[in-house]
Amino acid sequence: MMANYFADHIWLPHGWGEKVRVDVGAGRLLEVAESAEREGAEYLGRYVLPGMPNLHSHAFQRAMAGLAERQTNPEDSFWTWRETMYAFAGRIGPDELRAIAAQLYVEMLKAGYTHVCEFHYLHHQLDGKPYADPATMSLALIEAAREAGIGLTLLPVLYMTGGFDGRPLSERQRRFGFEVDAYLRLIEQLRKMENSTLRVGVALHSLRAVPEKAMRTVLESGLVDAAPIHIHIAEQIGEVQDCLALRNARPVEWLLDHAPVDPRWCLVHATHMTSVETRRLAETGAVAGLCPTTEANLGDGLFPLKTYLDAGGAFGIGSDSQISVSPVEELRWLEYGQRLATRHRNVTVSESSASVGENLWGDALFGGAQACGANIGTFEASARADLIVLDDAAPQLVARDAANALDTFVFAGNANLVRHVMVNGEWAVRDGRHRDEERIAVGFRKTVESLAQRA
Ligand code: NGQ
Ligand code: ZN
Repeated sequence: MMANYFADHIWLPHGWGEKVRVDVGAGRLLEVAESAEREGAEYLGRYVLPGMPNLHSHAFQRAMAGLAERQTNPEDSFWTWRETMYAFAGRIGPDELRAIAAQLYVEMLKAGYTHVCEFHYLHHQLDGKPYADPATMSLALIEAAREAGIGLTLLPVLYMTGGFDGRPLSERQRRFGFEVDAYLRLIEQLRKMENSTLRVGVALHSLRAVPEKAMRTVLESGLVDAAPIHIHIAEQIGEVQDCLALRNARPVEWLLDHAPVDPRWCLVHATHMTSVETRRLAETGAVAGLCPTTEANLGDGLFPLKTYLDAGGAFGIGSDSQISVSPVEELRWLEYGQRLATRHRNVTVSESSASVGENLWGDALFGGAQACGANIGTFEASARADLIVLDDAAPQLVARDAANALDTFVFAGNANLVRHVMVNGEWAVRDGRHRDEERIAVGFRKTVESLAQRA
């Protein structure tokens, strides 16, 4: 079965293409033709973009968004937020995880994300014992992504210690813990399920949580030869200080010196880097996984974007703690953080375009797709057919042309301008409505109500 679509403008690898016709079959783009005739193809609208990859998500945290915004102590910090988050995580079993994730993924799709990397560490039962099937919680996420119709890169997380000193996991961390052998078996089991909308990579929670020897075993296991490898790194100053004290190097510096960091890698946050680390990271071809709304919400700090981009670094965006679920808001805050810090305007530009919106969207597509390890984020033959159609009847867009459409989409307005969303050749969202949103919302509501009662 082949379907044919036509739009006035489609975002192609070189920028906007005009009068573009695309042929879609078996979930893929078969042909993309510019300056084409519409003929019998379905007309989509004025502006069509590749869907945005979301490179960092902890799905369960969506259900606690807004519950950690009251001061409990003048010293409130990332670490006190983490205690609140752990207490909440302790109430989530497989049914809860599936219902929360399905709702979250519907919201992601409606906002323009068409693929998500789940950095998943809620593996075991509360006492730390594996479920009868150790993949139970992973399967809940896979099922949620299938229900919602979003592409998924599942990144089961290796989590072993409670700090750089190798201390054991705290009681609340016990359900995250894995020995390396059991972890690798989980990866092998899940790999068998891979298909056009599911990839399985690996994740090391952080340098705090994975001893060097275990890191080596995973990297040498043969299970990551061509798969994405994600790690949280240098998000908080406390982590930099501990790393300096125990490993005599800063986190990014240490990783670059001790691991074969290359384009398979995604370094999530990488907030606190010297300019030398920043340039070295850029040169590896790895992706910096930036989560601006979470990083702002948790008081992490600002990523050194300008130095990184000047060195040719790749980045993508993630919704992380789900305090916001919107690629537009992530990109806007990425740029605004830089403007506020430098007191300049229009920071994220490049030789190919002076438009900040075009650079942000285009760069995050490229880096996001790389971090997902999937053939997405681009309108080229053989890529997965993932696209979003902007609502060109919206007031913000009526008087815009292609030269400023992405700037308007990213910066102007709070109403969602995403009208239709396709993943793998199928419509997940039409006219702003997800195909199964009512049923999924009912399941979510029941779940959060029962979680509130158990609080
Ligand atoms: C996480 N989240 O794994 O969910 C972390 C907090 C930690 C963010 N860093 C826990 N945003 O880093 O130990
Ligand atoms: Zn995270």
